[in-house]
Amino acid sequence: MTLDKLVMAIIQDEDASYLMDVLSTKGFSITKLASTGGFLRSGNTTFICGVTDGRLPEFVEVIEKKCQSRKQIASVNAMSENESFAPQPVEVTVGGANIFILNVDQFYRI
Ligand code: 2BA
Repeated sequence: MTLDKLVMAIIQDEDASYLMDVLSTKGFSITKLASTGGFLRSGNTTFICGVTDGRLPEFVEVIEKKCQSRKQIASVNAMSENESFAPQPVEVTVGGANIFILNVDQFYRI
């Protein structure tokens, strides 16, 4: 089997377990990494998965269906009226998934 693409999908922790179940049931091989978002500084999950070009649309579609975007409050350092920097609450919408798709040059399973 030729694995054409490496998919890196950054998703929310809340969706990780169910998504892994669904993808595994469909026969995709997945590695799950614990990751941290640079902006919120809170945990998220990164899936890496080698897929064939033929199954790539199905893979992305499953992620689209199973991962939801959610609103979160972030604490951002912003200048206040008295010109001091104080943490200000800011609402952000965290995407259901941020997906990178890379071409696979070589893959060895030894
Ligand atoms: P975080 O970096 O913790 O970002 C969480 C959410 O905060 C983002 O959701 C976005 O809505 C907001 N945000 C991020 N940076 C911001 C900034 N400088 N100013 C204002 N708001 C900001 P998403 O864009 O859906 O990203 C969710 C997670 O996906 C990110 O968590 C990060 O771990 C990853 N990610 C997103 N874009 C990436 C990229 N270009 N490269 C690598 N990782 C990325």
